[in-house]
Amino acid sequence: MEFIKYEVEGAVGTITIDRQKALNALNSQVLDELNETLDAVDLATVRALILTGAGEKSFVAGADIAEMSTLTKAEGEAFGKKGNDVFRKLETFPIPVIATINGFALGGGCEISMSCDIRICSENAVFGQPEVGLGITPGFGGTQRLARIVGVGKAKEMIYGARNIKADEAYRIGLVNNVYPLEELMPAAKKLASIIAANAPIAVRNCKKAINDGLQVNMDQAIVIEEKLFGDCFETEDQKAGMGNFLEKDKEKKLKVVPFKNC
Ligand code: DAK
Repeated sequence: MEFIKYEVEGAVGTITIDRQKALNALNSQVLDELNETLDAVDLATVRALILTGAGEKSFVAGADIAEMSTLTKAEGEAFGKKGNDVFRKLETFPIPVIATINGFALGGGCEISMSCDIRICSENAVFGQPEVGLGITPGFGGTQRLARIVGVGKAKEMIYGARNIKADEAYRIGLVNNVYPLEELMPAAKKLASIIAANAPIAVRNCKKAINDGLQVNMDQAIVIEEKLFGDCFETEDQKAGMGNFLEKDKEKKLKVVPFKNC
């Protein structure tokens, strides 16, 4: 891999997009490598992922404008599909993914962060969908995911106006869950990932699926999705151990990581 670094510490995997000469912009190779990296994550041991950018200036400064500038219509469509496929893989990845945004998150950078479950950022982060200034629409799901996360009016204001926002505004409108000084960002991401990884893994996975799938349908159908995923937790080692520890009032055991089985 030239542009993607992948490290595992305990049950937490960290994927770093490392193409600093272009502020970690997403070209076809980055997208291919990210796709391969996700396919290689060992889901038997890794329970949460962190996605970040290399360096102290940029998370991802967008899709690669130099590569896109010469695309034909057909090539543009193929590039859009490549990105959409990998972003969707992230969004539906069985375990939670925390976007850890350490600087510019513009265009495809903002979009990839919105494909993750949770976004946290550093104080120097900048978010935006500048595509209309480049003569295109957002192409990696920005028109869809931004409106769902921050609301239609705010999304339209940002997208139509190609208006970038800073970390404090991103926090205020709910685009990120928290803002940290840059040096505290990665420790905060690791802490959050470890908290998630310490909980029953089947339940965490099923919660992700229930929230994501439920948001696509009406409430009657959503409740049925939840019922099914709730039911799927029963008879698992996680459920037996988790409830057994509570009933035994064994505080020590309650804090232990439940073994990962039946997935
Ligand atoms: N692509 C390629 N190179 C980039 C880049 C990008 N998005 N962003 C930065 N770079 C490169 C710069 O060209 C420069 O390279 P050298 O000149 O050193 O070779 C290097 O990174 C450092 O950038 P700057 O010198 O510009 O650094 P500054 O600190 O002055 O400015 C900046 C930082 C982030 C404000 C600025 O670089 C900037 O405005 N970058 C572009 C941001 C942007 O517009 N991003 C959105 C890209 S559009 C679709 C699929 C996908 C998309 C659309 C359609 N379909 C096919 C359906 C997605 C579109 C986008 O993401």
